[in-house]
Amino acid sequence: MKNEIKFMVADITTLEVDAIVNAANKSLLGGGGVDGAIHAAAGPELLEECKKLGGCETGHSKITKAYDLPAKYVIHTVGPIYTGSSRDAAELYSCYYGSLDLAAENDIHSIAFPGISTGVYGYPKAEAAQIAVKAVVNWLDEHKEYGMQVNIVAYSKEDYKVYEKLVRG
Ligand code: AR6
Repeated sequence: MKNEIKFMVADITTLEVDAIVNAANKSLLGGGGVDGAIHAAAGPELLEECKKLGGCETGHSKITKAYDLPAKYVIHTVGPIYTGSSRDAAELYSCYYGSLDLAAENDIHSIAFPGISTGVYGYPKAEAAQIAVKAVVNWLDEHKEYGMQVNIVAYSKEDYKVYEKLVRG
């Protein structure tokens, strides 16, 4: 299997990949946005497993099973609440890079990311997209033989265009 990066418009809860990434908060106990959608589609067992994880720091990631979702695993990552400081970018980068590390540790070869921090957490979408792509491309470059299929998921056509502009220039 080759390394690959793809961009798409989709509801991440419908994707049949090894793992979908959740834009969670530090409690890992659910919330709104994509987090709410993932918990609703996975069913109550997901929350039960999350309760045992003891939360998660910003920029870090933890893995659970995916229960009623078509994916096999959910990787919960906590994006930064946007403040405009340089720390935001480092933390967002580490959400993507660290989720890919955790995926590889679990023999995951296909993964889908939402636009972490670009909803309630207020990260400007173009800046966030640039960091997301940089983190994924760097990880793939540093793990050339692994065979990871990365799907970057936009929730709207408009958000998809942000990635398109970034990649096509
Ligand atoms: N599929 C794909 N992308 C989605 C979906 C979906 N079903 N639903 C929303 N998005 P947000 P954050 C996109 O607010 O900014 C939660 O309450 C959405 O358009 O979900 O990291 C958590 O518990 C946006 O681009 O996450 C935290 O408290 C992106 O997902 C907090 O929100 C992220 O938006 C995290 O905030």
